Amino acid sequence: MDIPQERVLVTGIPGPRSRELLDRRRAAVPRAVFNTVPVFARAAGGSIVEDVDGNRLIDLAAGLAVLNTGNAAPGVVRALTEQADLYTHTCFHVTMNEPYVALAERLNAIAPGDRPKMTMLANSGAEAVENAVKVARYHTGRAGVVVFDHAFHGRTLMAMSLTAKVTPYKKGFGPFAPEVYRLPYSYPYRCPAGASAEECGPACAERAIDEMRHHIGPEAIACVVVEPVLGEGGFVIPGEGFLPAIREFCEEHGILFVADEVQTGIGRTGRWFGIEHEGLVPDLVVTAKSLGGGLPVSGVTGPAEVMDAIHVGGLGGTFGGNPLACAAALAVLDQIEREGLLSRAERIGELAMGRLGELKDRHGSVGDVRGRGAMVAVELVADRATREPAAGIASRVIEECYREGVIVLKAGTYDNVIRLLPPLTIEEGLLEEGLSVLDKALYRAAP
Ligand code: PLZ
Repeated sequence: MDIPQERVLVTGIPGPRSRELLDRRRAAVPRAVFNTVPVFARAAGGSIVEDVDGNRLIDLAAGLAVLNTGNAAPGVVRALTEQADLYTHTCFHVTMNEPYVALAERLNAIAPGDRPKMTMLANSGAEAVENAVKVARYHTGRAGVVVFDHAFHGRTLMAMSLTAKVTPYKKGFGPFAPEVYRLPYSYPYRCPAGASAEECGPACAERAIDEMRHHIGPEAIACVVVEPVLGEGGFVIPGEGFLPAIREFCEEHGILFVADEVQTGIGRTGRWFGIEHEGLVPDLVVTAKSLGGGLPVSGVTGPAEVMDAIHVGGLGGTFGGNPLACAAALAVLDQIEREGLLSRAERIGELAMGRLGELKDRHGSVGDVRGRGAMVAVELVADRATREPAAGIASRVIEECYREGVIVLKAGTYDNVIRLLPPLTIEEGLLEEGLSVLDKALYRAAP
């Protein structure tokens, strides 16, 4: 919807109409399905969400990394309307639809590496992760799946098993899928190997590789699944050399290297895929979130000979590659190219990092400021010397922000990271305004 790109508050947050809906929600929807901001949307467009009370909030969360091209992007809406006019569904297993094939072709073309590729489509990030594991097991004839500390890969059984954090994601939901091995991830601000930020990459790679070589055994490992930058885990950028060393080990031992690009992909970091910053070509690339511009669609892209070796009927699902979602995704990819959103992501990153860097000078609770393209975060600490995480401050900052009409999210294993994921189409003035509100929120949350 065409909504003025302005922050406007006409009631407190939440307003009376949102409060009514909150009551209905409490009675009808389990609290386990959590929410961050206590308002209900009435309409949205670009980087603004208008709530049911008429407040307009600046969206620095992009519907959890889904709206790289903005909310209700005109091209996406047009593609959806045109597609819905023709047909809404076929199920690829019944009669096929061209948008599925066209989207597979586009993903094959933009995924890193120039060998022939193929793509299968699914609906959500978790479902695509599940499929990547199936492909890797089929290809290698091995069962082991290696993942990392702080990882988030989804909430279905295998994806949940790959996810690191027990509370809230796994508590009470076991037993989990077997043959999952978890290794340290390079976290320069809190190096698990006790190394300096500069040495964290090689030090953690050495530990992880030692574990794979001597404990698990490379011959038992089908794949390593890794986020090029941790998403839910706190926007942690691994130290230099970490991912290249892991990738090399995979190559040597016929282990598939799977890049989970669900949060980092589709332009978020200033490249199509986060892994490109490492100069690496993964075997499998998993996409979701921003791919569909708000419609549920996900993909697994990999070498044609690996993807096509699986028997007929081995992969699929009723809704995978639904024509509406594919039409939206094609419009998203067009828009990123047409509007130069990869370089916009870099520009947004520079702006935000500059501003957050100033916050570090002003607020003692800001321990670390980091970012890759338009994926930027501050990690809050109770004490800069001990780096003790300050989860309470982070919660207060989030609340202070939405009360002032700015949507930001938390992240991190220690719940102490404020992450920013603005739409890549955001106007610079609006981003600046959002960052000023964050600045004030930090004062209020930790005076
Ligand atoms: N892989 C890297 O970030 C989803 C989760 C929100 P789905 N991240 C947001 C929540 O609390 O459930 C995610 C991710 C990475 C996989 C997934 C899973 O994607 O589309 O949510 O299944």
